[in-house]
Amino acid sequence: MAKLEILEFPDPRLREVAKPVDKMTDELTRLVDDMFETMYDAPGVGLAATQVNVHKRIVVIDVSEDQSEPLAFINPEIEILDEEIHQYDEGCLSVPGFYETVERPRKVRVKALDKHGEPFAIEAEGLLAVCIQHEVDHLNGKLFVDYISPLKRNRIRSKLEKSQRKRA
Ligand code: QAP
Ligand code: CO
Repeated sequence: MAKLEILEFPDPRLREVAKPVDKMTDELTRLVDDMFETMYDAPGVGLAATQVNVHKRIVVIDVSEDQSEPLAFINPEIEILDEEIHQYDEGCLSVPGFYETVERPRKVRVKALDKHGEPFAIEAEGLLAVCIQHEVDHLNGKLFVDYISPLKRNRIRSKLEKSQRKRA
């Protein structure tokens, strides 16, 4: 397994729209495993392939306390089950060190293929529902900072650009 490099805001590659996976291959199964390793190492609760510069519709999530509930979603499709909106303080491995409140539908159904290419569906509320919506946004080139004010977003951009310049 391998740890992958995570793109950081405002990298324009985070704005690419990911393409559907047409067939699970050994290579893509390996990518899923590497994405779990990268997420657990961070540590994080969710990671989209877009964040590791692979523009395919693949997401990994584990919102358990002890890394015991890995969920891989290939070609995920979200259906909103409840118009009620909840707020959550979101972060992102591509926006390290920053957290902002985002509003999203509280309950969703997700249909996807698992890591072996078998279809499954789950209903999600709470952190899992937030996380799935956040990760599917990544596949569409969208980031949680797109939901906050331009002033806050520009401040975050400046700070991250500065720390990226220091590291380069
Ligand atoms: C998305 O985000 C998410 O700033 C996953 O310095 C976030 O795993 C869904 C992380 C919140 C629901 C609620 C962020 C790690 C991890 C950081 C993450 C950081 C180190 C973020
Ligand atoms: Co994210």
